[in-house]
Amino acid sequence: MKKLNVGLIGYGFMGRTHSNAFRKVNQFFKLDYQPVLKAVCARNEEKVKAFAENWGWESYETDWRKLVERKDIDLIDIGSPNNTHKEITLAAAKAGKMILCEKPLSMNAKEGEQMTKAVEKAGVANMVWFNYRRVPAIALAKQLIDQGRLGRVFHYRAKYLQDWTISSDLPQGGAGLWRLDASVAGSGVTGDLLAHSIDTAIWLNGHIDTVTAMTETFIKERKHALTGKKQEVTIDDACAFLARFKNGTLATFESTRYARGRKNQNTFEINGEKASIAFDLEDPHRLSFFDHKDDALSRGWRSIHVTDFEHPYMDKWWVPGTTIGYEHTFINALADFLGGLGTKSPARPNFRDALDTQYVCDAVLKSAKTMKWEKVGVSKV
Ligand code: SOE
Repeated sequence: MKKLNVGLIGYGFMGRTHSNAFRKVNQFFKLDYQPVLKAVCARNEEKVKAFAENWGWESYETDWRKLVERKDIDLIDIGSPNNTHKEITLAAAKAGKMILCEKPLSMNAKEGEQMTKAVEKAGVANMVWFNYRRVPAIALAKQLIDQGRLGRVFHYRAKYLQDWTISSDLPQGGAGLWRLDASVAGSGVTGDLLAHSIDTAIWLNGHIDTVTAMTETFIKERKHALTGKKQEVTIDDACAFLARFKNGTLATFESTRYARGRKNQNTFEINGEKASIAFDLEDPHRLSFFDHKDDALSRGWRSIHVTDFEHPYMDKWWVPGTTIGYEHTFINALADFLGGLGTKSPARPNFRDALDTQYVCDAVLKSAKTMKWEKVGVSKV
C-alpha cells in the first residue's frame, strides 16, 4: 500500500467525521492507498493538540500556510469554515497537493470558479465531501435511475429540515455557530443544507436550468459570540424554491432550521412514468420504490432494506440485515476517492461538480431578492 500523508485543517464537527474516515477506511476497503494522519491544523494550540492526541494525528500546526508548505504532506483536507475554503485551495493547489474540501465548495460561485480553475490547472486530485451520495440507499436510487427504471421523470421533491436555531437567545458567530454568520458561511440553509439536496438532485436527475425562490430570516438580530454585540442576522433561516431541470422535470426544494422536531431530515421523492422512488434520512437504510409494472393486485410501495451484499457499499461492512450510519458515509466517500486515484474515473463530486451546485445556490439567493425566475449559471472556466 502506498502511504498518503494527510494534513487536515479544522477540528470541528467535520474535522471529527473526516479523522474517523481516515483512520478506518483501510480496515474495511481494499485500497492501494493508506492515509497517514500526519498533521492537523487549527488556531487554538491547546485544543488542536488535544484533538491530535484524541484522533491519533502525528503532529499539529496552528497556521494553515505552514501545513500547506510542509513537504511531508500529500493531501490537504479542508474542514474549516466556508470563508477559508478559497484561500486554502489556491495555496494547496499551487503547492501541488491533492485536495478534499468540505461542502459547500465556496461562499459563492465566483469563488468556486477560481477554486475549480486552480485545481484543474494544477492537475491535482480533488473531491468535495457531499457525503449523502454515499448513503447506500441513495446510491441504490442512482443505480435504479441509471438502469432506466423510472422512465421519464416528471417530478423531483426535496426537503432538508432542522430545528436547532429556533431560540432567539442563540448567538451567531464563533466556533460551532459560524453557520449563522453570513460573512463566514456565505449563506444560511441554502449553502449549508440545500447544497446537499441540490448535489443529490443533480447527480440523480441532471442539470437544473431555472429557479424561483423565497427566503426568510425569522430572527432579525442575534448577539454575536465574538463581539458580544447584537447584530443583524443576514443568513437565510429558511428557503423554498421551484426549479425546472434541463430534462423537463418540475421540482420543489424546501429547507429550514425552524421545523420544530426535525433534527436532520433530508428527503426526496422522484416520480417517473414507470416508477417512483422516495428516501428519508430519518430512516436511512430504507429506499421506497413503487414499480407500476408489478402485477395490479400486489402492486404497492415497497420498502427496500438496503443492507444486502448486492447493495452499494454493503459488502464492505457487516452482514445482511445489519446497518451502517452517518459516519460510514464519510468512510465510503473517502474509499471512493482513494479507489479513484490514478484511474480514468476519479471519484465525484469533484470541484467542478460542486461548482454546479454553487451556481444553483447563487441563482436561488438571487431569485429570492429579485422575486423573478433566474437562470442557473454554467461554468465558462
Ligand atoms: C448543519 O447543522 C449540518 O451540520 C450541516 O453543516 C451538514 O452538512 C449536515 O450534513 C448536517 O447538518
